[in-house]
Amino acid sequence: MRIAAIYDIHGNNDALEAVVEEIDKLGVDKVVVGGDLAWGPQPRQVMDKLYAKKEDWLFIRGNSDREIFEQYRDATSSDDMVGKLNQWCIDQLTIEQLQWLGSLPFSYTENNRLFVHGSPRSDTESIRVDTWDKDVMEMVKNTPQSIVICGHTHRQFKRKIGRTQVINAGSVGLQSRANGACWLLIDSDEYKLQVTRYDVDQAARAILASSAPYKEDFAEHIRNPPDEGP
Ligand SMILES: [Mn+2]
Repeated sequence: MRIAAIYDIHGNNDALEAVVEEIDKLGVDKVVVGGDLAWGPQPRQVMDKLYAKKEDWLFIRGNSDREIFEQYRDATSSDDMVGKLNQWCIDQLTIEQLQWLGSLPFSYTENNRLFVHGSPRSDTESIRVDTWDKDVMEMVKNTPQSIVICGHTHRQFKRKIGRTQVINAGSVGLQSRANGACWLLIDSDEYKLQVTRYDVDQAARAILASSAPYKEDFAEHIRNPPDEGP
């Protein structure tokens, strides 16, 4: 049984394409998409691809999926970067895609594994490579599964904390410190942190040619993944 866990795509079309190509080549049995699908420079291209897979792959929601949907549903607006980007995504997506974003479940359970976006109790709570053990233990104390697969912080890692194995799949589209699109390949009981190389200059050029807000920031992030801390 092989499972691909792809998290935090964040509207990066070229990165998603590269990962999907690799997954297709490997021929996995299951794909779990770990949330934060659209929020980024190319929401429509990415969501067209993901929406077409909605019956075949498993999806959980990230905080930005929820926040885009809530801003759409409540017709609110905000002038900060997150609010402006949410609005860009709302304007780009179809109503069906927005409704689907709002309908994604919080988590997915598969045998002894729990897939969540942030932590088992919140889609905005971070489990970082240096989060104190006692804090992580508090987050997972009501989780019966002993393997927790998360994302949200855009940094890949594996940590054993108490009886819980925590694996952060990293980010497909807005990676930090990595040379490519990060994801996780689960091969029976092996957890392989993957980095798929792709042409980041081409990706950056495509973003710069669009009318996305903050496109220069996204292009720079993708060309030179920053060190965003642990
Ligand atoms: Mn997130």
